[in-house]
Amino acid sequence: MNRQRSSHLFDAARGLMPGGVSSPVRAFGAVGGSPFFVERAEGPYLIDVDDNRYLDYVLSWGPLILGHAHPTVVAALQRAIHRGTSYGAPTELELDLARLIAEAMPSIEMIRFVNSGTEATMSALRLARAFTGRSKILKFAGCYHGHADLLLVQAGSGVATLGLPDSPGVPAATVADTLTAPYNDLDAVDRLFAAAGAEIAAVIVEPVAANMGLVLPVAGFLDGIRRLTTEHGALLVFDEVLTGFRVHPGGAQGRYGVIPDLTTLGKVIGGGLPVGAYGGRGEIMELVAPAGPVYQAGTLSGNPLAMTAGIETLRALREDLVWEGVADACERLAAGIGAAATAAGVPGQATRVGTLLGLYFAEAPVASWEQAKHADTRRFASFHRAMLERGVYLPPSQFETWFLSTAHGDAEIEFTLAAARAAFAAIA
Ligand code: KE4
Repeated sequence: MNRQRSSHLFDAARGLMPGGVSSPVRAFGAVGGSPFFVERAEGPYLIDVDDNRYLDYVLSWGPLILGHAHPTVVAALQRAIHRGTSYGAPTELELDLARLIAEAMPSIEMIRFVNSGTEATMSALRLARAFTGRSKILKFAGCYHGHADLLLVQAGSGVATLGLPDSPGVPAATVADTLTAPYNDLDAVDRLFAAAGAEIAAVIVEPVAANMGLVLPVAGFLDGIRRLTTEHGALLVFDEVLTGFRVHPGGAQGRYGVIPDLTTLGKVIGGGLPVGAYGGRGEIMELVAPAGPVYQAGTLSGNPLAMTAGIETLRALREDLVWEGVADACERLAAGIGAAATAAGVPGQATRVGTLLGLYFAEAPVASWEQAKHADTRRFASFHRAMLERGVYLPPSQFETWFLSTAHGDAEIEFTLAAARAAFAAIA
């Protein structure tokens, strides 16, 4: 594929922006080559500045569950933008989106909108510390909760992709109260609570880990964390920024029936515009300013455009069998990818939950970061390049997850499987 204009733009961008991108994982550092620059997008497709067309399984890292430029979302945004872009004042739109989220996740009795998942997790943990009067936070190795200092410890996603030993610039004192345990290791959680239970304000977990590749919770893991947090007076925070409306119409809490005290959200609830949110039990959320003393604020929080895109997206997902259709397509794709790897004699572990799909180049199924980090990232890079050349754009990292949309129909799934069969053969 000719990517001359992208290459020229990338050279220029690196002179003005670190790594030439606005977020590290976009730079193709883990898969080789340089990123294409997008000109436009429609349905399941991205079209780059050299007019190459790609079937998109990144979907802006999750938000675009209706595909790109969905007509209903675009029309609603066109109407909204003529009424102004931001007011810095309350609107009924925030109420509408809050109601849609609370109906999907009844554990969210009150909610605060912010502008990113990072803001949501950072704020939720500040709130948990205030509510409990405790300081320690427990997270899991390989889980990524955004780039707030206190959470950049053994993080997943771009931190794992770049092989960063966490991040310089985070003072040791800032992470002194951040404990970590292996994902899916309930005994390790039990030991940490036995040692410091009275000091732990909250456990924050990706209820399905999707930033180390895709790792599902083993039976009893989420229930066990719920039991331990309750026993020790700590809060359970489900980071559903990625899993919300992706693993189930009611999020992971709806799928697994484990109810957190606080939930963080993002991505899908903004329909592709900048958004985040945190919410949960009313008695906890009432501590957030101005109702209570826990300060958190944001210029563009609850802005009418993001609210509009989020409302249209969640309303569309509530229509009959819309979400189920995406999940069915995801199931067919995961089965086909696994079969194609096996047929080519390539050790590939395809995992899938709801509308999310993961593929590890590994001999055995992966259940933790300790296992995920030994996946064959070089072979993943070769597969990524081979798929890209065949017009299929996968997340450019072994430690990310593939996303599907309502726009990924039978033809797109078949096209992807044909490309995968050829790509597996090419790297076998
Ligand atoms: P943002 O600050 O990027 O909106 O959200 C941070 C975040 C929080 N929690 C979870 C579970 C997340 O997955 C994320 C962000 N996800 C990554 C993709 N795996 C964002 C992509 C990127 O960093 O460019």
